[in-house]
Amino acid sequence: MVMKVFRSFFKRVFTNIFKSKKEIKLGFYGPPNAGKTSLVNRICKDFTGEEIGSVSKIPHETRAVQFKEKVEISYKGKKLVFKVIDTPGIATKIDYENFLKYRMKKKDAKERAKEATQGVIEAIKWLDDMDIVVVVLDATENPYNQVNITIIGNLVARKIPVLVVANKIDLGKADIKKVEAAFPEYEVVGISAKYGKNLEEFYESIFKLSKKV
Ligand SMILES: Nc1nc2c(ncn2[C@@H]2O[C@H](COP(=O)(O)OP(=O)(O)OP(=O)(O)O)[C@@H](O)[C@H]2O)c(=O)[nH]1
Ligand SMILES: [Mg+2]
Repeated sequence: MVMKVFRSFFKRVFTNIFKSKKEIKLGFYGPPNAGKTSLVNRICKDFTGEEIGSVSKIPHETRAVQFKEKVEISYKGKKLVFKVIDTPGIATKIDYENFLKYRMKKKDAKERAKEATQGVIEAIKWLDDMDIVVVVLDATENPYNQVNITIIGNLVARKIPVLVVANKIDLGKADIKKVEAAFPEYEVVGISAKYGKNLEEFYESIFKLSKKV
């Protein structure tokens, strides 16, 4: 009896130690060009000094999952360790001709479209691995579209905690209210990844969601 109590006590202590050291897997998902990499770069730069990947106005710049481990984020005296995961933009249709308008050569455009398609598949595969997902949307674009609804639907099915980020609020056209109206069951935080606006509110929401992990 005494042994049993001891054993369960130690088991609990060890589990707690293990738990507190565990990294929280924080994934960034969304349509191409929404600002996922810009946001991930900012977080990584602020807390590790290094960025993670390249940013471009040409969609599908990120075509493979990229991540940084052991990113210790501090917020109001608290600290949590994250694995920060940037994913390729999700799209239902990837047409190489879209890249030609960015003065890309046909061969390069075709290659980019092929890699981007693979990237979408990889991003979806990684969903099973996530503890929390930040859905990054461009707040100047219409939030009601198939891609956004598909991403959110996938997250709901997997019971993954979600935060919706309405990015690019530095632009006059940005409409946070419209994003909130499109996803009323989620918390929506308006930020500017490019100019680092309102990131405090973003970290507050992430720390709140981390309690659910
Ligand atoms: N004005 C403004 N532009 C932004 C902001 N965040 C990102 N951008 C711009 O939006 C474009 C796309 O940014 P990325 O960070 O590459 O977007 P992404 O979601 O990673 O795109 P993919 O890798 O293609 O899926 C770039 O030209 C960025 O400079 C922002 O807060 N405000
Ligand atoms: Mg990217």
